[in-house]
Amino acid sequence: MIGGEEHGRFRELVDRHQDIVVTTHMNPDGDALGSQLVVARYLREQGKKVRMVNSDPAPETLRFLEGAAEIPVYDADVHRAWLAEADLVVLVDNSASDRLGRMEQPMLEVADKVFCIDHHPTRGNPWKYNILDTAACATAAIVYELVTKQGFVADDASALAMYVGIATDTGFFRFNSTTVQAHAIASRLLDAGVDPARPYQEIYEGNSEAYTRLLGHALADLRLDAGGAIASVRLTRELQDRCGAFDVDSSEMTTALLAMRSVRIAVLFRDLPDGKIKVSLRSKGNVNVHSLATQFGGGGHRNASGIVLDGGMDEAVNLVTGKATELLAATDAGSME
Ligand SMILES: [Mn+2]
Repeated sequence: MIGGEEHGRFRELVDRHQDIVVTTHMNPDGDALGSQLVVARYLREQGKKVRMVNSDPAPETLRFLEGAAEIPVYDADVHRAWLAEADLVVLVDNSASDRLGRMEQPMLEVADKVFCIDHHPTRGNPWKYNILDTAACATAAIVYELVTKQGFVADDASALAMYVGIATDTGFFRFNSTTVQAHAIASRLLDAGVDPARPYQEIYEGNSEAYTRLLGHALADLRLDAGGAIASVRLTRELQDRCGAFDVDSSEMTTALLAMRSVRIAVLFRDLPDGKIKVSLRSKGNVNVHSLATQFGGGGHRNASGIVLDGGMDEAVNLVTGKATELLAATDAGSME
């Protein structure tokens, strides 16, 4: 939980700066965009000059958030100057420079004026100012605490944006990250007028035919390891082509794997257009896939992490399922002590 020190730092940084850029991580999710939009709105209300720019566009499913579709995608010719001119750059929902995509280098160049607000575990980061709370269910919850303390009264769009941040990062209030804080803030946002059915519908009930066929083929080719405790599926380039599904968001497909009683780790392997392989890891209970992800330079949280690997699909599957099997053995050995 953040306290007086963090609130003071936030107030002081806002007071001291006028030209502010607000950004977040690559492939922005609900918490990233929700937090970013609210910070930007709050700062504008404070009379600041505020500009937003991201390394990737908002996904289709999150464009219902007011302002999300209009956030420009980083173009060095235009936006390097924004970063240079700004006297403060606020980075939300991320502290890892390698999660900034094409903005990594330009952000590192201005690290001495970056103000990071995040809830991910960090291994030390290069930013000058930080408000980090790994106990927070979402960055949007930290943002809620910060701006509310300063007297900000959320309008409809801001309340919805913070609700979406908290709801998506907690898997709509079912992951381990679903804390008292998550429900407490959500209840205040419902009081402020948020309709909880709408974001779920916008985000999870808008699948295309291509997505559904891709999921079906992937599930039909399910692989189980460790006596059924590890379930994995592969979205090969060939399968994505066959289903006409190259830019669908596959991040929720692991839900179907975790729904199996025996499964404790779910893994999704996906061929990316650049030839790399994206590996999404999800787990139940005390199985810490974050520790597995960090072995391969990835990151995330205890029950949800990701990696990007070079090399072939079969090699990636064998490598990651092998390490996942070791992780389960270590987890069970640890819990028996
Ligand atoms: Mn988050």
